[in-house]
Amino acid sequence: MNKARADKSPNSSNLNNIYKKVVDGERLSREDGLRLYASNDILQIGHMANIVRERKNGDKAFYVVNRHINYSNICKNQCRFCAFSKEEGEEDAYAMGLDEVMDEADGVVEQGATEIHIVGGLHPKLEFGYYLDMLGRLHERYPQVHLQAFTAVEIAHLAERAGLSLRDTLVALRRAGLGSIPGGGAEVFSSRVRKELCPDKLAGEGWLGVMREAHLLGLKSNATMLYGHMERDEERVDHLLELRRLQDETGGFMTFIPLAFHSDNTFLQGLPRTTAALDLKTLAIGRLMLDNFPHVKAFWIMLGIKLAQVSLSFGVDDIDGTVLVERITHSAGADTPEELSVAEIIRLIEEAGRSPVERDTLYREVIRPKGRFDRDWHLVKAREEGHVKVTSS
Ligand code: V47
Ligand code: SF4
Repeated sequence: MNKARADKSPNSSNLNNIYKKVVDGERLSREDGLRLYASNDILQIGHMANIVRERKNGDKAFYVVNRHINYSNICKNQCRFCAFSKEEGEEDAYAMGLDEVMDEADGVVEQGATEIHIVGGLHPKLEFGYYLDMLGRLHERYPQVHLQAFTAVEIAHLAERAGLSLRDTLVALRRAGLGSIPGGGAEVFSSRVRKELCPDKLAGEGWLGVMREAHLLGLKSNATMLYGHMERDEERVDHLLELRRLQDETGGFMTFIPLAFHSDNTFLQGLPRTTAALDLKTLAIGRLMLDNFPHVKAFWIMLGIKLAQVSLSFGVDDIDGTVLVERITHSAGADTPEELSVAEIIRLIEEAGRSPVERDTLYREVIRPKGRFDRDWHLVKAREEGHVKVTSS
């Protein structure tokens, strides 16, 4: 064993009492979280996260057939980690009219999507009515498709623009067709980091406040954490503890999604990509600390397909979906494809030794009519589209 490795070995033994807590189903402390981050024993951390994952979700690995729509990249916040946002009038700035949004959604039913995921920048001029009409028109045309829309940061912005309370804003959005809220905008709650990277953004307490209000109204949501920029271990752990505290109170979170930072075309350009070790550790520690979250998702668009597959043994039980056109990470240099076919998702889940389960946004299993849209149908379709190679048998 080399010296560097030998020096790490005390960390492994330090994890023994965490292991006992995990096996006994005992909640981990802040100190435990810090020790997990300080350890490089990713196999042991992954093993523990896998215990929790299998206890909660067996060998199921969820995926969703969905589509992302980023309706506008114009944003009054200029977060230093964001390559997606533009100022009004800048080259490549865009705001879709509602007809364009409808065009983007065109074909969702044929695609078999059960979800449309909608996020955008904080547009300084779009009226609240634009957002209500967007949801209303989509909901009217696709009543069976769940609309997961607008981060907590966008919702706070809409409330301000409309001059309404958060509650009234959420009630109006729900009445128009909002089904649930995506997890974006959380970044890391640390005020030190926010001051440096996104000083104009809704503060951590504000983000949690929107989610509390949404959960109290019965709207479910996700939660993210952006990592791999300037945040410290204790700021990551504190972020998780804030999420866990709110979840104890409301039970409204469905999924935790760590988002790996991509620096291309941002103020932080040149900062190297997160390593596989940090990615796996962050997913696994999320699983271990968030004992009250039902699911942990690896967003393959940010993580890469291969690592997302491996993460299914590191606490992850969900690898998101088919996506179709993603602008936020791809503006920042992601080299993953923008779409993954269902056949590919199923293959990577099965080869990881898990059972693929198609879910809807609220994690209800989707049963497709036999022979039309089941696993084989997807394979047939994928072959037609050239996604999978057919070997003659
Ligand atoms: O809030 C921005 C992040 C988020 C970068 O809820 C970046 O299921 C990496 O929230 N590198 C928006 N990340 C996307 C989002 C999301 C994605 C997938 C699934 C769900 C869900 C939510 O993207 C932003 C921000 O945290 N982001 N810039 C970047 N350069
Ligand atoms: Fe705007 Fe969101 Fe980008 Fe920040 S991360 S600049 S709020 S689009």
